[in-house]
Amino acid sequence: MTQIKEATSDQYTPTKADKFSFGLWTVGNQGRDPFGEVVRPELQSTYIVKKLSELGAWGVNLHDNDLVPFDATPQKRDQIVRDFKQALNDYGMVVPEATTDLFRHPVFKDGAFTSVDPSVRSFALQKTMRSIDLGVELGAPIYVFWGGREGVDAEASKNPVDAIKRMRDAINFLSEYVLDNGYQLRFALEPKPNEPRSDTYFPTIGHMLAFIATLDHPEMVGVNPEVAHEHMLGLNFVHGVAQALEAGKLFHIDLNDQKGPRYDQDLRFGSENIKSLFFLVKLLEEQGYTGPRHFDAHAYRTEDEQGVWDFATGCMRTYNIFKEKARRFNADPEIQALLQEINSGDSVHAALFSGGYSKAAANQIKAIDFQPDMLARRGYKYEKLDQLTIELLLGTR
Ligand code: GLT
Ligand code: MN
Ligand code: MN
Repeated sequence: MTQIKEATSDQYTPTKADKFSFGLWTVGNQGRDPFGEVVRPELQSTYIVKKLSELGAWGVNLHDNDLVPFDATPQKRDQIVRDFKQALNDYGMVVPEATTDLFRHPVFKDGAFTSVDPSVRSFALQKTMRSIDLGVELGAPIYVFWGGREGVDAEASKNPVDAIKRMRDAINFLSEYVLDNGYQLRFALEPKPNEPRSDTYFPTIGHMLAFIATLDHPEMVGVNPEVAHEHMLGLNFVHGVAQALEAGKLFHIDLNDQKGPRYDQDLRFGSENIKSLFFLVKLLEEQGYTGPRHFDAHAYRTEDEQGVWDFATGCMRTYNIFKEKARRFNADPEIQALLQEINSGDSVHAALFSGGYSKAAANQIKAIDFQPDMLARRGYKYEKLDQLTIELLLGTR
């Protein structure tokens, strides 16, 4: 039996109060990729619960089939669920989020809710309702929908407008199912632009937010944005998350990292885009996001089991380090003085339309003799501000 090293104990050591969670599929990832087979043995779900708890995590998430095999008998299912609940209880862990595997089985090769085949679409609903029952049984308050196969390879195969309507019908149906059963469950839709399909419907946070507004129960539905998925498109993840937060729609978040626009890498949180992820943590902490901090990532394929726990510990520690850096950013007198200077200006002009539109305000603004050439001479001091940010992140202040 190899000795598993525990996290070192310092101010960044994760605790349950940090609300860190991992999917069974993340630390359980065995390193299979399109070019190579598994490199690590399977870990039992109950063992994952124990290990994550010891490392300081608070929650464990799952797809139905991460826990219960696709072809399990009802008896087998009940036994597995009983053992898992016992482990949650023994190690003080919760299930903050559950979801359905609608992508692994070949039946879903042309999609689930947006498949052209009505039998597949109905089967996807059946599988999801059963999986919702499982999630509720495990106490999950959030239910994620990642449409892994909801897309096309051959554009000619589907009318994209029909696909959008089919997706809406499915989410509406499932919202009613939740209400009908009196479940306390909210949905979080997870966008991704492509992979495994060459094009996936609803590719970004923005597409999802627009779609949610068209649902029968928009109040039940929010987003589950993932760092890597927006970075695959070269988008600013912090801005996307800010828009979701501002709309009251950030129900869950998938934290990981990614080396620019390419295939989905699901790297250890904060291992690549240090500045951007610092601002992400700063945003989440300052905007009062109270949901789970979920790491949807996995260890490098080079790692053995110890490497998996090093990876998990790394995700959580880096989050806490960014959190401390955000505190220092806000407490840094030079940075704060500069920010105050940058954000000040003519107080009369600042107040001009703070009360919203009125004819008087419109006429007042139209009558002002602005001096655009003079205003344009201003230097904004962002070089200085950004350098101070970099020095803070590099540990010199
Ligand atoms: C899969 C995907 C993730 C989703 C998971 C939830 S499954 O690993 O790559 O982004 O969040 O379905
Ligand atoms: Mn994800
Ligand atoms: Mn991903």
